[in-house]
Amino acid sequence: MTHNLLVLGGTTEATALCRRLAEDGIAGTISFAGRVERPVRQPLPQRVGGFGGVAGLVTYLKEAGVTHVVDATHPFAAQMSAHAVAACQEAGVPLIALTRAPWAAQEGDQWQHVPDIAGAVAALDRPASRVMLAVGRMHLAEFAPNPQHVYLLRLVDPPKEDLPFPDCHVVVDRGPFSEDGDLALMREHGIELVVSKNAGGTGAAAKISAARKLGLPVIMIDRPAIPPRAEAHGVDEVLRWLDHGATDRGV
Ligand code: 3Y8
Ligand code: NAP
Repeated sequence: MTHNLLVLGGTTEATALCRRLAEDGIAGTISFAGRVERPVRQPLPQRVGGFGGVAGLVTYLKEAGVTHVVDATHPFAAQMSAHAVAACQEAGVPLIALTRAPWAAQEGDQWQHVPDIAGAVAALDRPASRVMLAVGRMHLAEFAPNPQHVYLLRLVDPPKEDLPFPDCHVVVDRGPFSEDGDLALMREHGIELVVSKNAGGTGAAAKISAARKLGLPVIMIDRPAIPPRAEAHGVDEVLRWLDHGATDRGV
């Protein structure tokens, strides 16, 4: 069968998958939400912007003649992933997620697990400290209730609006990040505490290994729940799924 994939992107794994699909001559499109000004160039055609909810995605799948969907979005892109499950079910299009296991604490890690962003905000209700808040831009306002800290923020694009903290320093940079780079950054800013999403994978892991090396505590935000779906943890597994004539009921 001729393939026409839709890859829901925005992660290191999505980029690796698109490179392999292009090499293997498998047709597809990678999709971004349009969160940042310049999504990284991809080796497949790309589309940018929401689909318009589940209904919009169903319409897109039908009108574009999509044969398979690979949800390679970030583990915290829970709404997109939930919409993909519902829309593929409704449209009868096979779906697999290309995801990555959560990070697990290693010897020397000092992690405090919190269930969500609100849990991280509650955990920051403590005496003033120098905090690396590397959770991106979209949820910064939720961290406003703890102005006592000095924050180091890392954003993909320069901030357009005022930041909700009286004392913060912004680094504009996009990952994947390196451990040496994050060690230098954390030492330069005298970081005493790190707040992180449990993204898994390698692109955001540098600050976690740097915190371990520096003996710093980490407030680790656990992932949001996502409805059950087929999951792959590597590009080869996705290609095998495609070759085995994946259908929506696996028959
Ligand atoms: C727009 C598309 C690739 C993809 C690379 C990965 C790794 C580098 C590390 C820190 C943590 C954070 C953030 C992060 C990383 C990868 C991956 C990843 C974390 C780009 C990209 C898009 C986004 C969206 C952006 C969010 C933000 C989150 C920054 C491209 C660069 C914090 C997540 O300013 C904004 O609006 C940013 C929004 C969603 C989370 C947030 O809540 O703000 N990612 N990141 C995607 C779209 O439009 O659909 O330009 O490549 C992609 C990547 N960011 O191809 O190599 O695979 O995770 N992204 C987190 O993990 O905590 C930074 O600073 O240590
Ligand atoms: P989200 O909250 O799960 O999704 C919100 C809405 O954004 C979706 O309902 C959809 O709009 C649109 N959307 C999300 N991802 C899309 C995609 N790949 N293509 C087209 N539309 C998309 O998503 P998010 O957490 O904001 O993440 C947005 C993007 O950033 C994703 O591509 C994700 O992989 C990437 N990213 C996110 C994080 C993170 O920490 N959240 C980290 C790294 C990368 P409609 O309902 O209109 O279709």
